[in-house]
Amino acid sequence: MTSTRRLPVTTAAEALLATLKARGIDHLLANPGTDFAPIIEGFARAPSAGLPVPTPVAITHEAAAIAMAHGHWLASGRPLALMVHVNVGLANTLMGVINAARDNVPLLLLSGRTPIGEGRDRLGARDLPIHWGQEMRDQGGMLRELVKWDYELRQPEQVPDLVDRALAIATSPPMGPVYLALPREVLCEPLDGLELREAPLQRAAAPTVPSPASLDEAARLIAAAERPLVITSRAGAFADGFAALTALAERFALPVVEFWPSRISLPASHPMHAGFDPGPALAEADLVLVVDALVPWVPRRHELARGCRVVQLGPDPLFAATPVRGFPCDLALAGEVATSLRLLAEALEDRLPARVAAERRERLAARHAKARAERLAAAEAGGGPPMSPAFVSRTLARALPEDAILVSELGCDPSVMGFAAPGSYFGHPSSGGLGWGVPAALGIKLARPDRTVVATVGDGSYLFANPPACHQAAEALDLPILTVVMNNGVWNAVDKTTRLVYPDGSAARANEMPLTSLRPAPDYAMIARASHGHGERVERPEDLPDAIARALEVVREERRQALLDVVVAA
Ligand SMILES: Cc1ncc(C[n+]2csc(CCOP(=O)(O)OP(=O)(O)O)c2C)c(N)n1
Repeated sequence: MTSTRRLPVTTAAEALLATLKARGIDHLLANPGTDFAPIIEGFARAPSAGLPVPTPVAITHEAAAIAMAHGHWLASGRPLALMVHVNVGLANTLMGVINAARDNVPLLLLSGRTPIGEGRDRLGARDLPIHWGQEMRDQGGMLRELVKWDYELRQPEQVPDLVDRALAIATSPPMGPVYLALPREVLCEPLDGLELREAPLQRAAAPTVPSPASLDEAARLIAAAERPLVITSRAGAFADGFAALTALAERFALPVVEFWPSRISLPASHPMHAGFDPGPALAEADLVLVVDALVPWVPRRHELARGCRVVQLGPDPLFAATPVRGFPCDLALAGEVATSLRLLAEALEDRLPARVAAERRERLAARHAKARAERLAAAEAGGGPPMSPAFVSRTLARALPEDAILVSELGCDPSVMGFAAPGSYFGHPSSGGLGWGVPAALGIKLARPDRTVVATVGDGSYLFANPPACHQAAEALDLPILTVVMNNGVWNAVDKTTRLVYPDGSAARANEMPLTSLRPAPDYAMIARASHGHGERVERPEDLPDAIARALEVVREERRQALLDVVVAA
C-alpha cells in the first residue's frame, strides 16, 4: 500500500507549496503580482497551521530569478521552483528559459494565469482592469518550444500529481525546464486537507547507456585511430562525468579539447588537456569523439581532416532540438555521460595495447605542457595598461582560494586559469542570453553558502543582468559574492563579429564602430556600493592583486558582496 501523509492544507495554493516542500524544493523564488494572493495567503498561514512549505524568496527581476535557479542547479543538482506573475512575468523569464533549455537545466517554472471568471460568484475571479489586459489565448505558447512539458492547472486535486510529473520529466535525461500555469481561481479553490504520497508518483527516467554493440564499435574505432581526439563542452552535469573523462583520457592517452566549456571536464593542467581551441588537433585527427558538445568545432573556421571518423556521445548526441546542426556522426552513443564513458573505457581495455597508449601519452604530454606554458606566458605579458583579460584571469587564478567556484560570462579566460576540480568553473550556456552570469553566481551561493563564489562578466553582460536587482538580492539573502566586471567600454563581441564578416568593411575602418560603444560607462563600483557592498575600480596591473585580496576578504570575513571594476583592453 502506498504510504501517505496528511497535510493540513485548505487551498490548492497551499497544496502546491506543501507538495514542493515535500519533494525537496526548499526555496520558491518568486516575483509576484495579483495572481499570488492565494500563494501569499498560504505562506502566511503555513507556520500557524504547522504546514511545511518552501522558504519564499522575493527577487526583484524575473530574469535574475531564473538565472539564480539555473545556478542553484549547477552547484547542487537540486532543481528549484520559480513562480512569476502571469504573462508579463513569464515574458521576463523567457531568455532564462532559453538558457536553461540549452544548458539542460531542470527547473520548475510556475506562473499565474489571469483569472478566467468575470463574474462576482467565485473567489479569485477578475477584480482589476489588468485581469483583462493580461489575458492570452495561449500563455504557454511563448515558451512551448523551449520546455519539455507544460500544462495549465484545472483542478485543485491535480496539484500533487502534476508537481511530481513535472519534476520527473524535468529531471529525465536530457534534462530541461518545465512549466505549469496557475489560474488564480483554481489556486483559491478549497481543499479539506491533502493525502500526500510519501514518495513521488513518478520518478525520473533512469539514465540510459549505449548498447554493448555500439560501445564495442566505438572502442574499435578509437583503438584503430592513430590520432584520436576528444572534444567536449561539458562531460555531463556532475562530478562523475569529470572523473570518467579524466580516467579515460589518462588510461588511453586521448587528448581532450574543451571547446566553449559550460563546465570544466578535466583538470586544466592534466597532461591530456589539449587546450581550448579544437583547430590544430582537428586538422590532423583521424577519429573525433564528441562528448556532449552542441558545437564541437566551427566548420567555417576549423577543418576536419579528410576521412576522419566522428563518434558523438551524450544523452542526446544528435541534439534533436536544434534544427540545423550538420556535424558528421558515424556513430551516435546515446547515454548518460559518466556511465557511458566508463563503459567505453571497459570496451577499450583489451583493444588498445598499453605500449601504444604510453608512446602517445609521452608525446602529447610534452606538446600540451609546451602549449600551456606559452598560453600562460602570453597572459603574464598582458599587463598593459590596459590589462588584457587573460592577464586579469591569471592574476585572479593565483588569488582564488581552493574552494572557489567561478562563473564566467564574457569575463575571465579559463584557458589560462587552471581549474582542477569538477564544479569549480561554469561558462555561459551556448545560447548566450546575456545577463546570466551574476545571478547564476548568486544561485550558486544560495546552494553552496560555504564556498567562495566569483562572477566574472563583461561590462555589457553586467549591464544586461539588472545589476541593482542582483545586488539587492545579494544583500537581502546574505549571498556575498565577488563580481569582477571586465570593463573594456565596448560590446567587443559585436565589434569582433562585424570585423569577421566584413574584415575590410567601413565599420572595421571606422574610428568608432556604430552600435558597439558602452560609453559613457557608469561607475560600476558605485552600483555595488548602493547595496552596501564593497566596490573598487582597478586600472593598473600593480594594483590588481591587492584589490582582489581586499575584495575576497570583504566577501569572506565581512560577508558583504564586493565588485571590482577592472579596466581591460578590448
Ligand atoms: C540578451 C542578449 N542580447 C544581446 C546579445 C548579443 N551580444 C553578444 S555578445 C554582446 C556583447 C557583450 O558585451 P560584454 O559583456 O561587455 O563582453 P565583450 O563583448 O566586450 O567581451 C552582445 C550585445 C546577447 N548575446 N544576449
